[in-house]
Amino acid sequence: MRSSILVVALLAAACATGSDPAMTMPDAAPTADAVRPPDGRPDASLRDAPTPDAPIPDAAIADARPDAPIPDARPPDAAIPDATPPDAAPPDGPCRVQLLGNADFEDTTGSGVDKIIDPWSTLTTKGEVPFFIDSSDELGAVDAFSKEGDYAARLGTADNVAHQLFQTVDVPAGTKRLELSGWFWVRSTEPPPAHDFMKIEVRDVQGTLIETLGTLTELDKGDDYVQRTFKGSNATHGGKARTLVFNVTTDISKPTDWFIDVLDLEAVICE
Ligand SMILES: [Ca+2]
Ligand SMILES: [Ca+2]
Repeated sequence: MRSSILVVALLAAACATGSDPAMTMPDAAPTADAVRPPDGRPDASLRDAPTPDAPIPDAAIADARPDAPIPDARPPDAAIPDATPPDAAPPDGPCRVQLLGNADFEDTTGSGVDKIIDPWSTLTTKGEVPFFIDSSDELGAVDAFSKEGDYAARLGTADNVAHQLFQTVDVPAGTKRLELSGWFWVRSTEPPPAHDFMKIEVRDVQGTLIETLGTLTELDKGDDYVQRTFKGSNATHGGKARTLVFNVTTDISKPTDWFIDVLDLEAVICE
């Protein structure tokens, strides 16, 4: 009997220590860890779901603004920096324009009464003078000479004459006044006071006197050419045709000659 009890006691002890493989308990029920993916991360479908009210990135907002200023845009009414006012004088335009043709008489051809003197014309109202522009030979025949070249004008020459040498020119718009310069030689035996006159006139195309630029009489006589300038002041010539007239009259005795060469009639547009 004592041996039986010992066996039972030994069996009980063995069961209490679990040392017997036959006494191992079955596997426990699965826990929460058992449903995780092998890498241990949370469920991927939950992790990647978008948040409904997520903010739009800043770049997208900047591009979407309809009224954003364009940095380089010029306001529609911005002034152009180098624009020229419409009424300003052209910066490179001439201030003076020479108007005469054949101004030194060197475009004259021929001799005697057969000369072509364009664009000059002549008019005789009293006395007889066969021609008004002389060649060097014709000048030499009366002990005279030109200032330059082979031709010069010669007016007067006799007693009791009235005649004109004239040329019509187009005066540029914007002209403020006219100015004539040239070489003039007055030769006379008249004593003072003045009896013989050469008036330098500006007329319109109808012949109406607009302005007298100057007058040379026998009081201006000398032995050679003198350079002279006659400044006009009339401001109405611009944009019109005007006629420059050398208007000569002599009295009944002691004639006067006016030799003229190398003229320059200028339209003064700016001073
Ligand atoms: Ca000449
Ligand atoms: Ca005289």
